[in-house]
Amino acid sequence: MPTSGSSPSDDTATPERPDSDAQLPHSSARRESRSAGKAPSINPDLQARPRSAAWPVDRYVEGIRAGDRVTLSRAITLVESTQPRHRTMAQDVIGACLPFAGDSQRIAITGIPGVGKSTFLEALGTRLAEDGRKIAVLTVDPSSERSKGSILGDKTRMGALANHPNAYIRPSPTSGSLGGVARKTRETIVLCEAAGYRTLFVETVGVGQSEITVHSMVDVFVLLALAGAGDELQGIKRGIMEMADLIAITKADGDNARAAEQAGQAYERALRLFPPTDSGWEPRVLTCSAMTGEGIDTVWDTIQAYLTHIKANDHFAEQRRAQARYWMHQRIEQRLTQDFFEHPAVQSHLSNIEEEVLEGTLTSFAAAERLLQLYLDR
Ligand SMILES: Nc1nc2c(ncn2[C@@H]2O[C@H](COP(=O)(O)OP(=O)(O)O)[C@@H](O)[C@H]2O)c(=O)[nH]1
Ligand SMILES: [Mg+2]
Repeated sequence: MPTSGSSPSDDTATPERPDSDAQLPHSSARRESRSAGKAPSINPDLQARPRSAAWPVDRYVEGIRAGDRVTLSRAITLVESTQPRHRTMAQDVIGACLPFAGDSQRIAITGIPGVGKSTFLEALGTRLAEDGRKIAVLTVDPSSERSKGSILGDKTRMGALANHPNAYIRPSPTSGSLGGVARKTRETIVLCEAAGYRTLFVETVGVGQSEITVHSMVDVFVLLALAGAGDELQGIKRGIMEMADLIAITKADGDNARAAEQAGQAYERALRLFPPTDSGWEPRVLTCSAMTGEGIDTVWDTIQAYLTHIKANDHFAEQRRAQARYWMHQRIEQRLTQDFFEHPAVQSHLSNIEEEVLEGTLTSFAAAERLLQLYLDR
């Protein structure tokens, strides 16, 4: 059976296979973590690296608890690291932060690229930060980091917020699948909460799988949408609409204001066809403009009304419990998969067996069984 991942916080502990990073299929791990520091970033302190010097777990936890942003950034980088010894440490840091997390509002802001998520968060976030709320914005969108242009775009879009002492903005890591990024985001939420950021926004692209993952880490799911020419509902998957507690038609300004109203009505009609929600809440459709600021307060008030509603009927707590169970299962699957692919016998036979499958001399089922047997016979 796989060895336990929660071995002591000792940073110098030898990983089971010290050079597993140098072998397939995880050979890219080191390269990725090395280049991560050069990524364009919103927070200047994002350059903080966990590998420059190993810190004891306590040092991370104390810094985070004290609200030190550099330590928080460093701990998040640790969580995002793919190196085995970092993974173990990260789990210890998260575990130590957990008792100080949880008393929070976790809000997903989703929608297609360009819908105006970052601009909306700049407008709303700045108001909240001005009111004295400590807010964090985490993005789940590795694609936005692939081109420098778009992350620089985000930087200008959230410029005021990024410079506000009450706000912390953390873009996605540069590598990893959308699902992988989203998983780390969940752990990042815990760290931010322990650092005193009690209003968490997760900005995520509306493309499918990441939404489902993000939905399982937030209390409120807000979908931003646009008035489109003709088919307003185009491009938004039914499943994503179904998850929304609130739909806000953005860019309701200037010539677009009327079209936004009409789009809102179309969304309302579409929502009526959906079955009632588990929370007993009727999803609302609003219009707003991040540019003029109109409607932004109403969106916030509606988010708060929803939270009041689900706290009153216990859906809030129930949902968080269900999420905790979901993430336990996720973690088990993730650990087992990782352990399987890092196993020396699996590593040495994987490509040959894959070859046989490609050539058609072995069925996928038989191939999988053979590899699993190698793993289980260790
Ligand atoms: N007119 C108008 N333009 C907006 C509004 N919100 C965002 N935009 C513009 O829409 C583009 C995409 O916005 P962005 O926030 O980066 O979208 P994201 O990809 O969803 O984060 C930018 O050029 C923004 O200036 C709005 O409320 N009104
Ligand atoms: Mg954005």
